[in-house]
Amino acid sequence: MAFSTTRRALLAGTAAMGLLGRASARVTDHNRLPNVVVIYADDLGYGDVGCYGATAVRTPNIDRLAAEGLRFTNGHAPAATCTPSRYALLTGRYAWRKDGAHILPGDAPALIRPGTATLPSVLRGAGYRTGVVGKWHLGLGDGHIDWNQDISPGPLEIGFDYSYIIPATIDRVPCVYVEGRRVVGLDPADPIQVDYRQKVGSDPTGRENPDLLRLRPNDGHDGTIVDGVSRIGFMSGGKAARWKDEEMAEHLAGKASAFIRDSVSADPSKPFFLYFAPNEVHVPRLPAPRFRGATTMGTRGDVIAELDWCVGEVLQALTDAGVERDTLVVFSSDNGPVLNDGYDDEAVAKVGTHRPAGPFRSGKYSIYDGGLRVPMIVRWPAGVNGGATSSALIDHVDLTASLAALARQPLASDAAVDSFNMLAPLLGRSREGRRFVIEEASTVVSEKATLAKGAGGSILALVEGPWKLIRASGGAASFHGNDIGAAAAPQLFNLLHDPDEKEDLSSRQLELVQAMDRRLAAMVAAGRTRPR
Ligand code: NG6
Ligand code: CA
Repeated sequence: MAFSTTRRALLAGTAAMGLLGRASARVTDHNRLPNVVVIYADDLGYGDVGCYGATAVRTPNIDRLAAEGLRFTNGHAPAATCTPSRYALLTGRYAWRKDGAHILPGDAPALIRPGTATLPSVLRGAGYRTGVVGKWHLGLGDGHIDWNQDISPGPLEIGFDYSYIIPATIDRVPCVYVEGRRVVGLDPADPIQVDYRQKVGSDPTGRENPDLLRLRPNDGHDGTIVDGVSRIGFMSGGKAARWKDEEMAEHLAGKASAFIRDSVSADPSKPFFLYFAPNEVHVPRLPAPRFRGATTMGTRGDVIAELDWCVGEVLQALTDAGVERDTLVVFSSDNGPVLNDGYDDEAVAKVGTHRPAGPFRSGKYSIYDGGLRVPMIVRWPAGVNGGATSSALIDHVDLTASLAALARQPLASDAAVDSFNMLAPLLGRSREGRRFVIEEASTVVSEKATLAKGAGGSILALVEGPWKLIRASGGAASFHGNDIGAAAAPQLFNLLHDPDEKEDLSSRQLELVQAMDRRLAAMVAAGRTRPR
């Protein structure tokens, strides 16, 4: 392609001048910013990929990212569920500061309001073309979405130039893609209606017609049947627009690759930012036929293999566009792993000796580290030395301030209030990460629950050095058999000696518990943790 050849020539020219080795030199001297691709997997655990110890599934593409980049052993998702983690990733603000930032239904209003400074809006301000492809789950519209008209506000109103998303999760209606503000492939003669309280239209549901299902739900998930699978919520119409589960991974990887290709062709001198959010390994787990049986772990293992293939597709698109060296890729996951998440798919029966959360306790939904410690890899051939490992403490909430610094964009004092500039550790130029991090397990985990206010619906923990304090909280201790970590008394662990949080030291360290609890309370009350 002519354009990418031009770009390659430009890069080669820069290399010939001997300036490609140090990214900072290039950024400063040449005013050229790297492209940025954030690949944010869904429910992928610390132990789920090869370069973090998995042997029951092969992940050659993710492993290659690590071999060519920097692998973090102390990378944190901001929360143990999707919506709050993605909110924090995109805004640089902890989600427990925001009312209602818990797992959202598919018809929830936009959580990030227009006018908010976001990771894409900051990068757009620095001249980037910005795009999102994949899972959104941050709400759309103002509360009464008409899925047959323009849907707004959404990604385009908070800093993205291009958007190709699924509105919520793959187990929630509506089961359609939205490109820009419009449902893709919608036949106006077959309008879409969505309802989360009662059935709409005459489509069969999992509750009434279990005989029609190809995957049996075991907790809720018995609303409208789409593509042989019953979902959370009800929809009617939009038949031609409904996705096919087995085709989704390839479809979205294709859209992500196209965004890369189109960005480079449109203007090779303009950097791009892509937030690619594949749905793997969330339920329902329905890999493309060629990935069935890729592992002995059943479909949960097979969709990890499929996720890895998607990562490979995006990396190949970077290579094909001639921008591999010049693109900073961040790979991570929105929360820890879960086996049974609402459908009988044999994830529990077939897991064998595989440890989805690696050495950590519990997983998705939990305030223990299995819910929050995730694989995290940064690759930037022109700017980061390959093959290294870093134990620096990093949280996805830091990406906004760190990438703003990379793009030399100032942050307003009221923007990204919990985001720290961690560019030096992210690029492997410092071993020093954050001094502390606040972790969240949102306890509002089902449409059955009413939305709680702000931090009221969450368990919070403070990690400082080796210590982790989990605040006392009410609520159930488990969800779907997952040990969430709620307890009426505070818990204290030494993560250095006890990474899987077995021994609660709170009764022996009362003063430390009180001091950490006070510091956490002060940071909650202050409304921010980033210094003004
Ligand atoms: C829960 C769903 C679960 C999953 C989760 C969202 C039930 C019983 N469970 O409410 O299946 O959809 O929400 O996952 O409804 S997340 O990764 O997007 O946070
Ligand atoms: Ca998730």
